[in-house]
Amino acid sequence: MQNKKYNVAVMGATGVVGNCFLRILEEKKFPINKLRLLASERSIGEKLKFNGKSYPVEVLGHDSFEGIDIVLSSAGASRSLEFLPSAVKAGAVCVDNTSAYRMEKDVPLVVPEVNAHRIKGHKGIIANPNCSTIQMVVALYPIHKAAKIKRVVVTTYQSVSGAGQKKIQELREQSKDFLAGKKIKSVEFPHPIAFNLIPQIDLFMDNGYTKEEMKMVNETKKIMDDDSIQLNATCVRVPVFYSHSESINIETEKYIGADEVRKILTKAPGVKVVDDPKNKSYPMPIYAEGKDEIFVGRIRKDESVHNGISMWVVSDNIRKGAALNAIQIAEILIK
Ligand code: L14
Repeated sequence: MQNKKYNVAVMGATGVVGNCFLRILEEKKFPINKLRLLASERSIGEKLKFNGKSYPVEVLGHDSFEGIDIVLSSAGASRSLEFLPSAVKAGAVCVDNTSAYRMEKDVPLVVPEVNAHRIKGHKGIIANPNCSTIQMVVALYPIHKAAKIKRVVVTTYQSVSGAGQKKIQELREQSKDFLAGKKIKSVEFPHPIAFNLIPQIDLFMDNGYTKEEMKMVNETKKIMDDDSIQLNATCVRVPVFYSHSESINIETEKYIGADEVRKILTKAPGVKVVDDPKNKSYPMPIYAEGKDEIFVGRIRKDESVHNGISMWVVSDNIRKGAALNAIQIAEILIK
């Protein structure tokens, strides 16, 4: 397998995550033989740069996967549902960034820092979890191993970039218009996002939670392989361009102090502790942007319960929350 090069297809190549796939594949010098960039008809005629060379965007179709070894897909759940079976039939292994297959029994749902061992059980598709779930479990898992987590209450502060290029543009336009005293137009979001907060990400379900919130609940149990963990999530869209932030409160079975949590997380893979509040040092979205780590700070004892910890977790939702996590999985696949 040494020196082997792989034929890689990127589905949704022109999108925010698609572009990030290309940048990370370049940074990591991923061993690529043939690169195929796939998108819908809308992107036809576009060319994208990779390692200094220009690549044409091809229309995604059922016959796009001949000779392809690895598919990195981020073109929306409906496209994954429609096209990934064809990719699997053609012999490719797909790392899927959408919610399409995450909760399927036969599909590993992987965050390498937590459950890399699940990768080898794949049947052609490996699912990349939701962005908010990924950064949460990277921080939770080391604590779970040390003190067994019973319950989690999380509130997210999610940037607009997860929802795509048009949403990024809408926050820009609205901010400019607002400051110029002009009327704000909301097309992409259901309400103004500039200078506002929207407590809805994805659609509402019958239980009063949004799908995004229930993804965090269900995916966390699957990734940590523990259905006994109780979770309650509130997901909020905030006027930030990149990086999601999360206020996380946990209750553990075994007592664990804040110093111990800090020590454990300092050694944990993929985590960087930034926690010196006296010097105004804590994670923030503008500093996490473009970085690979999960940043954790504000680690403190929850004084309202015996075995409680509160903390603040920030990470770049497009990198570790999406493209980077998927490429880490691909790297393990070819190892
Ligand atoms: O489950 O910020 O992959 O709207 C991707 C887009 C989660 C929500 C997913 C967003 C979705 C995210």
